[in-house]
Amino acid sequence: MNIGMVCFPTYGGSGVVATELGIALAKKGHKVHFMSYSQPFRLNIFNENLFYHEFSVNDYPLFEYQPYESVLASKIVDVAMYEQLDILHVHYAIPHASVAYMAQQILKSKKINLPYVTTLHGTDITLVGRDPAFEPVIRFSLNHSNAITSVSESLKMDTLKTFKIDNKITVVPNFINLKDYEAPRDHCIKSKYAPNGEKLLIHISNFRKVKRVEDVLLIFDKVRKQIPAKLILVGDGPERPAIEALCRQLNTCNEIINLGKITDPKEILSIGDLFLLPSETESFGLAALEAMAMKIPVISTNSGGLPEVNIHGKTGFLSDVGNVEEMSANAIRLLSDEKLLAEFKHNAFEQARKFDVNIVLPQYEKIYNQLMQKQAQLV
Ligand code: GMT
Repeated sequence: MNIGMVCFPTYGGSGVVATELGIALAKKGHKVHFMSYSQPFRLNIFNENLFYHEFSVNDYPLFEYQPYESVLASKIVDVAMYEQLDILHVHYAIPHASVAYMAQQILKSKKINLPYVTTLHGTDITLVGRDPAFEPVIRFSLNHSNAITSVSESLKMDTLKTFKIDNKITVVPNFINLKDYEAPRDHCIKSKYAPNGEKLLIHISNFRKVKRVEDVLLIFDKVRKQIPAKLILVGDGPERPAIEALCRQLNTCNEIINLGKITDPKEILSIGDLFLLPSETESFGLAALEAMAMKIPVISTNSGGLPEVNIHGKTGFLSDVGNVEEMSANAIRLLSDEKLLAEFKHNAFEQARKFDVNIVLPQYEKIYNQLMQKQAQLV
């Protein structure tokens, strides 16, 4: 199959899923054409079936807002025509679903049919998508998508509640390639971050408000008062100044290691003891799944799709949003009981197995195949 893949290239789960999906499809022999305004941050491997088509949106004094949608739609039309795309897969509904619809209509005028799949990732529905300013466009472009997937049952329900969608939504969860997590790691790096055998707590995100990174710091502060521990923060984003101010106030800056936007967090996850994800809302929580694949239990909130990933009392613990007391108590309970910690580590890995690429990839391929069969019937 010849598949066009559209995603945001920035540090975030939807770009990671799109990229890992493209890589996995390419390894299976499909040709995958990424289209973006800059290289998706995890698209850093060579494969003869992977292609990247960059476009740039020119600045012009007349534009207060650059016409990203028009340039992307033109790029899709161009790639679809000259690379003979069979399927277009767009990640993140805003604005990619409506761009896909526009490209599809332009191609139709040239007697080319290009079905598109829209994958809903979370904030495109739960946060940004809630803005009434987007409603008619989102609803229309979802209802005209040839297929819609959502990364969790919870997100599917949220979408159906927020928008009047007549279209079927298929849940295809986030995934990891377990094989990549099995490679031998250099555990010596643990002693660099935790020279006195401290426990290592890890948080990975794009430091947006929705991630409640301040709760990560508050939990860590309570934990370290009971158990020698360090906190590793991976990522960066708008909340960084607030987090720096809070660590100064709590006097914990020296115990916190900021690693910034690491492209591939596996190395650092391999030395972690506990993962913290106290998000306000999280449609799935790919970062938690990546931690679990590295045998790290998760302390998270119970919002959105997190209960579909992190199993309370088994792979970690779930609490209400903002319940820092309970999340800290659960973290301390786990970190102070080696037997319990080992059990949870094992359970976390077993749970991660259910989301291996070999299980999830065929679900996307099935959707693509169904769309291609439908197209064939139309001809
Ligand atoms: O929240 C992020 O880290 C970025 C965001 C995105 O769209 O790039 O992530 C969303 O999509 C991920 C992949 O499907 C999900 O695992 C995340 O849970 C989801 N984030 C939220 O819902 C807040």
